[in-house]
Amino acid sequence: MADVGTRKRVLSGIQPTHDSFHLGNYLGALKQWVALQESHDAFYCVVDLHALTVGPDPIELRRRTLASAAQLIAIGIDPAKSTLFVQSHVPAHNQLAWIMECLTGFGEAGRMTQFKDKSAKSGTDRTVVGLFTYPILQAADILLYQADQVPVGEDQRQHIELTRDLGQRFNSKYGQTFTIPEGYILKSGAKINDLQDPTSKMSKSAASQSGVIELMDAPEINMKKIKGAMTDTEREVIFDEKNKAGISNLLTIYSAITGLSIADAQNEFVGKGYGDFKSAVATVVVDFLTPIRAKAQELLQDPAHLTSILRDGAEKANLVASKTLAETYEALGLLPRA
Ligand code: AQP
Repeated sequence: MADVGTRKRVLSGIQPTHDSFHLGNYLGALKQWVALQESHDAFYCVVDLHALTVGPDPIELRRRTLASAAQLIAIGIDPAKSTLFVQSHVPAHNQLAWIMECLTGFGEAGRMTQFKDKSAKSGTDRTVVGLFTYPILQAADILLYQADQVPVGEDQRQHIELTRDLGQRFNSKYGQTFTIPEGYILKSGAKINDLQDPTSKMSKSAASQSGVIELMDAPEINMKKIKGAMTDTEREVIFDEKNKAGISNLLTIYSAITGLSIADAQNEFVGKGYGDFKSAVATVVVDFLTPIRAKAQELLQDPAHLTSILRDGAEKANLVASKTLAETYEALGLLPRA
């Protein structure tokens, strides 16, 4: 393991918008969080301020924030290796976000496809300004920690690009202040699709949960969802995203969990039908998720332990974030408080 001082830094976050993370979150992003904590100085946060864009119930938000921390530890985030914290515990996130908002063009923010998709679904009158400025807060989250890399799913590529643009814009206008981060996005598995609508990404806010594999769901529910996944009417298990979106999505999941290449995974099912294939995928997924669910449930029995981990994480995060914020204020010419 490289020395802490020489290790590159990673930062990423996840929203506590649901009681459970889903398999897309895990394979697209969280699995990489776990791996990167071995080689990098890792900062991971539960981005509760981002979750406010969907107007959550206060009791649910509090419960889900703690449940998110429990799931992160259950999948393997080790608080002794990673700084694990809650975004709202570090005030510098909001403070830097305002500065970044003052550097972002209105048209530039309006081109974010996630905003366009989500606001189109709910209509302009029901879309909050926070959803529009969401990617700018995300840029602040990343730039505050001088992150070199940001492990995320494919859907975040455009937001990382915006973060880079804002960091570079600040640096060229006010002097070198921010590390310009790179997205850490997998070639395979960066977009896991919905099991019932295999051309759309698996999403916490999907209209129906029947195509979403939740980490905290009971094994029999996930078994049933995978066995009932939407596929085509052919028989051969072949990776072909254009013509066999459902089968390709299941092969991607199978390959990501078993560690086999897509080609090797495909070879395993030569001469076998879709029924056998789906059963095999369901078994590896359920075997993988069962201990994670049990561990998260166990951690949730002791909320005081979880909150103390998050308090320690916030302290460490605050040290880094407040240093960057002070440098930013200085570069901008904000008068220091006497
Ligand atoms: N389907 C997916 N495949 C691969 N990666 C995914 N991610 C999300 N969905 C998939 C990645 O998970 C990380 C955390 O996601 P998030 O909760 O911060 O944001 P999100 O993209 O809003 O998650 P959802 O489930 O899609 O929620 P909604 O429905 O609210 O939009 C991110 O790195 C993301 O790329």
